[in-house]
This record gives sequence, structure tokens and C-alpha cells, in this order.
Amino acid sequence: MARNAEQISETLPDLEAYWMPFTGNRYFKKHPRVISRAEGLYCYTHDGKKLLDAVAGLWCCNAGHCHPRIVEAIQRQAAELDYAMSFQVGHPKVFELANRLTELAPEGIDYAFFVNSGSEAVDTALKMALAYHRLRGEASRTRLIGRARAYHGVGFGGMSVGGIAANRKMFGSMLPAVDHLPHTHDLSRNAWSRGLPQWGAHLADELENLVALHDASTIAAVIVEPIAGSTGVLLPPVGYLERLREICDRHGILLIFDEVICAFGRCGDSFAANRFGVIPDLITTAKGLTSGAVPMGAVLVKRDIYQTFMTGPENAIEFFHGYTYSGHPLAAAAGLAALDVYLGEGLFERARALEKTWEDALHGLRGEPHVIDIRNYGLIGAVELEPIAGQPTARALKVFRDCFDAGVIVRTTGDTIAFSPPLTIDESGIEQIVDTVCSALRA
Ligand code: PXG
Ligand code: PLP
Repeated sequence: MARNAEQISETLPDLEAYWMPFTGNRYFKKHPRVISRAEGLYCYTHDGKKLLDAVAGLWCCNAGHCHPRIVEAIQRQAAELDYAMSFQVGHPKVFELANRLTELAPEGIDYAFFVNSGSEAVDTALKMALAYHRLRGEASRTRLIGRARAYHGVGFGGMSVGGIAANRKMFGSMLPAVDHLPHTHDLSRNAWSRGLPQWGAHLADELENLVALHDASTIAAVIVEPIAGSTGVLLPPVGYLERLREICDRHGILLIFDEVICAFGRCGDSFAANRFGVIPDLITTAKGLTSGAVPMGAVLVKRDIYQTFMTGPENAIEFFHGYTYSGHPLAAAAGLAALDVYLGEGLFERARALEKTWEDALHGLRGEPHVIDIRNYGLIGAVELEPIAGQPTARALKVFRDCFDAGVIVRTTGDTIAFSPPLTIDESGIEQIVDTVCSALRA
């Protein structure tokens, strides 16, 4: 294919053939931003620019980039066992990883099913929920409840329970029996909250209304992100997750926490469920599981759910589901090494210890031009901007570009700037992020 006429750098390959995900392809190919190397907190572009990564890749490189221990584990594994059949056959590291993960998970969550991404984790968890009820003789429980503004990946299941219109509107009718709770973000009531907002726990009661509408006997599961990340960091009001848990218990509905972003230190603990003290029935995760180094996701489930499947002849398949690369050896090796780093370097505690510094620094942007809200928890944060009239997303995109030019990578979604720095960030890194965003806002 012809080389893009406006191609900027001779050092890059032809950019045309790659259809990039969630990207304005035509704009990108005229203004390429290509990262060719990374180390620790920093990424380096193909033309040698050094950038502080304030999003840890895409909320995933929690141990920082190219951590030597993770790199070495992947290299060793690649030479020892590239692949082992994932159906009817296993390899040692994937069992070890399941043991290690379930030790970190909340009490009673004792089993791990491996997949390759957050989207696959979500679709897997939804299928588990449907099958679980059917095995228990409640086959009428087929309805799935998501939430407005939720992101649960791009599979048909995750898209259906998701609540971001742009991700849904092009793709037809999706799963048939789905409903949505309202989201919990209200600028007039819970803006500028430091940590969790006080207002909004009652929004969980909307689940009672959905139960009244559909009847509990038709509802299989509710899925929520403990903190909604992709849509712009929406925090659960104090008491909200507890209330969802109570209502689900009352009606025999499974509660799924989608912790693709929230786990592995992002919320100052191994899992957000631990930090919030609310135990779901299933947890979906990915991203930080391998610190982003090899694709991997997981569904962690309560003992009772696993046991419900363990019926029938012992040699029969209990769950007709799985992926060629479920529990891939490279991913398992990366996952074990990532856990070694998180625990060995105390990164979950580090995130918790930095939380206040992070909060104070971010809230220092209050009063800067166009800032209408600031939200934070653990090492996650968001600065919401007043959109330019008639041009939604334009203002945040401008800030993204200015920050990139000034040496800091941030993420934007709508008119919100989102942050999720590596857990290895320090005070001077936090200062650099906030100063760079501040200059971009003033410009
Ligand atoms: N659930 C949640 C809660 C997520 O945040 C997924 C599922 C899907 O994971 P995969 O691995 O299939 O992408 C996610 C992913 C962003 C952004 O900043 C967020 C995600 C992915 C890419 C970009 O908008 N979250
Ligand atoms: N499509 C075809 C034709 C396949 O043979 C397979 C797996 O064997 C898949 C899709 C699913 O691929 P994966 O297991 O990597 O999700």
C-alpha cells in the first residue's frame, strides 16, 4: 500500500494497513504518535521523546514498564515452554497462578478461570452466571443488569451490559434481556469529593425497581465496575456497593465486580472488593494481572459457584467454554512475576500510602480554567472539563495533545482527563503530572 504522503518520519514503517482500535485512524496516520521503547515510569517515542506515563499504558502497567523481574520471567518461559494445550491438559504455572490469585482475592473466592482480556473475562463471567442458575434449576434467570456509562469491554456480552452509547449504537440489538441501573455521577451533588462521595448510596435502590419490573426470577446477575474507569472515573458513593450486595442477596441475584482496572493496587489493595469490604460472587480482571506485559484476564469465583458446576460424571466437561490461549504459559509466567513484584516491593501499600499526596496534588487543580470536577481514589484520578460549546471532547483532546508535547501521557474520555500512573510513581512524578496538566489548562 502507498506510503502516506504526509508521513512525518522516515524511521517509521508504512502506517496505512493497520486498522487501529478505538482510534481516529486518519488523524493518527497524519500525526503519528509511536512509542517504541519503555522503562519504569517512562515511554520513549520513535523519535526519541521521553514521556512520563500517567496512565500506566492503558491502566495496566501497574509495576511500571519492562520491570526486569517480569521481563526475565517471560524470556525464561518463552525458551522453556511456549505453549501447552489448554483443554484437557495443563502446565504447572497456570495452577500456581490460580493458587496465588485466589489467596489475594476476598474470602470465599477460591477459583480462577483464565482468559486473554477483560472483554473475554466479562463474557465468561456472564456465561457462568447464566449456567449457574440453570444448573440450580432456575433456568428462567437469564436477565443481565449493567449500568449506565459502564465499560465492560467489546464482546457482545460486555457491550450489551455496557452503558456507553458510542460503543453500542452501531451494533444492532445485542443480547436481548438486559437492563441498566443509573450511574452515580451527579455534578450538582457529588462534585469535588475527595475519595468516595457521600451522596448517592440510594441509587442502588434502583435495583429494587428493576426487580419489581422484571421479577427476581428472571434476573441472573448484576455487573458493575466498583470504580467506573473508562467512562471517566466515577466513584461509588459511600454505602452504595454494600446496598447493591444486600439487594442481590435478598433476591438470589449474582453480583459481579468488573475489576479489570480496579484490581492489582489501583485502589490501594489487591482487589477493590477487599478495599471496599464488599464481596461479590464473581470478579473479572485483566490488565494489571500481568502488569500489562502479556495479555491475560481472569474470572475469580466463589467456591459455591464452582461447586455447582461439579456435578455429572467425573470425566464430563462441566463448563463448555474456554479459549485456545486460556492460561497461556507466557501470560502465567508474567502473572506470577507481576505478583512477586507487587508483593515483594509492597506496591499495593505504596499506592495506599501515596493516596493522600495524589489527592492533594490533583485537587490543587481546582480553580484552574475549565475544571468542573476532580475525582480521586487509590492511584486513580480524573479532572473533568467544561466542554467547548458544540464541540464535545475537543477541549480534553487538546489537553491530551499539549501534555504529550510537554512530556506527559494522560488519557482522555469525553471531556474528562483520566490518570492511573504506575504504582511506582513518586512525589516528583505526581508533581510533574499535575504541573503539566496545569500548564495545558492555562494554555
Ligand atoms: N471491563 C473493564 C472495567 C475495563 O476497564 C474491559 C472490561 C475490557 O478489557 P480489554 O482487555 O478487553 O480491553 C475494560 C478495559 C480507556 C480504556 O481508557 C479502558 C479499557 C481499555 C482500553 C481503554 O478508555 N478498559
Ligand atoms: N475461530 C476458529 C475457526 C477456531 O478454530 C477457533 C479456535 O479454535 C476460534 C475461532 C476461537 O479462537 P480462540 O480460542 O483463540 O478464542
